[in-house]
Amino acid sequence: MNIAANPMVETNQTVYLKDYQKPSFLVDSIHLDIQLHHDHTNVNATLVMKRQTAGELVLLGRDLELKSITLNGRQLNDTEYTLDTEQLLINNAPDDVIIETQVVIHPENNTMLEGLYQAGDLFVTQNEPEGFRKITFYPDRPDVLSVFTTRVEADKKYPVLLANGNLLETGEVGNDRHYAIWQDPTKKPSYLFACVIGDLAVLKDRYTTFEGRDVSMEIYALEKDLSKCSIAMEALKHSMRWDEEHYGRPYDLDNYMIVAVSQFNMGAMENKGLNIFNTSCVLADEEYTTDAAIMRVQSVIAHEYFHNWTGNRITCRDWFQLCLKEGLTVFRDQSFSEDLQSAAVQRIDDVATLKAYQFPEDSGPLSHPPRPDHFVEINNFYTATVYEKGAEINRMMFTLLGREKFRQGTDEYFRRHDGQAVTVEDWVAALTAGSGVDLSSFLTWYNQPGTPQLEAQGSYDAANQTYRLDFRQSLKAHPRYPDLKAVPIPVALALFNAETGEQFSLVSDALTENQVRDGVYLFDQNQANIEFSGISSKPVASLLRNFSAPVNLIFNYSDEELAFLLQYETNGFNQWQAAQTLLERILLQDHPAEAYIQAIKNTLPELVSQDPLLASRLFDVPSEGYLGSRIDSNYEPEIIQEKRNAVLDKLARELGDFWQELYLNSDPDTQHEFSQAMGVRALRNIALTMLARQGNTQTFDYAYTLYQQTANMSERLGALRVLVWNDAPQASDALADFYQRFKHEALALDQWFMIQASNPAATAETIRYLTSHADYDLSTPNRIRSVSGGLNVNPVNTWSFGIEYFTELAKYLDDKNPIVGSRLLQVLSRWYTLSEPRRTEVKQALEALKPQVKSRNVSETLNSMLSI
Ligand code: B3K
Ligand code: ZN
Repeated sequence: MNIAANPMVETNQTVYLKDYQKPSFLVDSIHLDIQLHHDHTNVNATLVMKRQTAGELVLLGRDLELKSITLNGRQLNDTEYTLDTEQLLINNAPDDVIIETQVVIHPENNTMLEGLYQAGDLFVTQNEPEGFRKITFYPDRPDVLSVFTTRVEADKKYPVLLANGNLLETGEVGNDRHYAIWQDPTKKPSYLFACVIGDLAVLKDRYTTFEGRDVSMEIYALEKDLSKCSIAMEALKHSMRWDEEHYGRPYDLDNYMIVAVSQFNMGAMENKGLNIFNTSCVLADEEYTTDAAIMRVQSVIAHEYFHNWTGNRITCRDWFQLCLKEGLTVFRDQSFSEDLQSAAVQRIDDVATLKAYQFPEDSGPLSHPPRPDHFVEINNFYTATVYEKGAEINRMMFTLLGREKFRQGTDEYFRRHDGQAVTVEDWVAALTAGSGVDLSSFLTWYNQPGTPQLEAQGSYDAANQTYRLDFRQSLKAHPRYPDLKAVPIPVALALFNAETGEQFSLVSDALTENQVRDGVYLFDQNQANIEFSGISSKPVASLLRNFSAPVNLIFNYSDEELAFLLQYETNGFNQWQAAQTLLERILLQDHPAEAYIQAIKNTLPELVSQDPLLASRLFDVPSEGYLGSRIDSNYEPEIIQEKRNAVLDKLARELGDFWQELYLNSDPDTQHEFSQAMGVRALRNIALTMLARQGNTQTFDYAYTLYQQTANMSERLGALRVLVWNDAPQASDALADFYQRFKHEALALDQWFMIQASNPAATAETIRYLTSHADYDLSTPNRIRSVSGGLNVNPVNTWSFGIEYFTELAKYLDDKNPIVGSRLLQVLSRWYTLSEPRRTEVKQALEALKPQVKSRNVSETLNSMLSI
């Protein structure tokens, strides 16, 4: 019997936060039976439901072939329900219902990688945010929590059958097939449901929680990748311990499984007890993985684990609240990573990401509040604003409260809301109640778009020995948000004695309880000032230490003062920030480079041996992309490229022999700590690029020797990059060698694509060569991103031949994988800042794309991009 099919036709309706309504029915339990066959999959579901409020019984479903539906044991005929492309509505449902549906789905044809899909020989699910409705009819919304029992049945050629929770039973079905039944005792929303069917090897370990629970831990991957899972396993144990120690949160099931899959739209997914990971976020081994990627693996492992409390046990009421779980969990994983390496460098890297992605997003047509108030396609809102700015809001509250009070606040949050689906208001209220500090004004941060501008002015009164700081804040007007309010800005600050480099103690007569505590001034008006006494000479103020708020700071520093901070600031982050501000001035405002170079010369010799990782970051010349994002009109990428090259050349020249000495006299293998060794490798890679800029004739020999001798991926890639980007005589040999070595290692091969695509000298021809290569694969997002991400390293290339590449790709992915298509298209979102005639050309290309795309994802992004 084939009652009805509901094929995909997209409805581009806007959903509003203000229209939220409670679900009319809750689901007490669901039994799922998933039977996988090579050309289709049968899914039978039994839902025990209870009415909660008046309203229709609505089950959401997309691309499902409905074979049968019964209600309380009786088969329904097609006058008793209404089925459209998005939902199944049951007329006049009684208050207590048991619904049984049988549907057919096609994971083997699912290119969107959402719902149940095939990835090579593996079948996996991705259900956040709205994938579960592609598996069965269900009230697929995060405020409906239920107990899931899952039976998975497949051919025995797939020995691994996994779902969330505890394994209850396994058995055979005839000779060729087998099944497993799993039950998850914790109530969860459908987006956290997962199952996996495949042939995988497993790495096992155990962990005992502080409550004494003995947890079995398993990481599933291809046999050949198993040896690359130990770093992730250690990180998992470390994360479990960290969450116990820092938040008092133990793990709550007897098993924790992670499955690595090579085709995945994003990094990883926190399904209850059964995380599914992009291989790029779980496999790690120095031979195949760069240092940065190893750090990322550890932070993503922690992130998904931390979701168990912030996301899974306490989840979101609706998807507008996404930053509730993401912002808090990112803040938690950032804090975890600060304990893994130099805390200052972790903060530097996190802020650099924020400034490179979130600030531009928030200043352009895709700007939205961390908690948006409307969307067409929620997948478009897994953004830097929701994640990274969301994390910053939590960090600000943490900074203000201090560790102890913040912990009292989170304890209260877990006490109040465990097992619930809640809102951002609930979070801030619990934090307020637990800490005893009113944080309600922070809600404004969640509800407004835009990066606030913080202007500060310092004035010194020598006669009275006082120093006064005047603050003013403002936000760019936004057509949709006419009532922008002042936000609370914690300003962490220090005043330095310009002669001695020492800090003055902060004494303020006007000190009220929350004004300056532990060096943090809470500025929550449009305008205010604070005065410090006992300042015996004109100080150098260091503001926003550790980037205590996600704002654009305007302060009238002289270049000499910034150079002073670069040398004397004890907060590593602000030291880096001083270098960045100097470099931005050199690059965007034509300031002379001398102050920066002199400060670097004074600072580095000592820092290189003390904290090589931090030292490496002081050479972070802002990327062309970042510099471009600081320009709001008449942007000419070629000019930025030229200026940046000039600064790099100068740095290469002026530091003379330093580079060669650094390269020859430092050895990562003599370092005891991973983070120190990582710093030395980063410095040596910089040294190699600088030697090439100096025209040092030995550079390519150094690089080629290093390329061949090392067994470390950061070194091998650093050397390869220098050879390829400088068109060295050894470049093609090294590229061919890399390919031979790693052609069966997808993640390493991604790097091979990346290095070529990111070559500043890459042309449309290079990209064509890469995208028509036998190993290029449009069904693997990692491979697509290796080329698109590489290309986008050079805005000069993005804004010339890249335009056609990105629009063509978006058109293709619109149909095949709109989540990834929409994300890639965002690369062009700052088109309106370009100088003419390019601005008009890109606009026309985007307009021409509009009638050719139909997915909610790509259409919404394109419409927003063109709405400026
Ligand atoms: N929660 C998932 C993201 C799901 C994205 C869906 N497009 C991963 C994470 O943030 O942990
Ligand atoms: Zn997350």
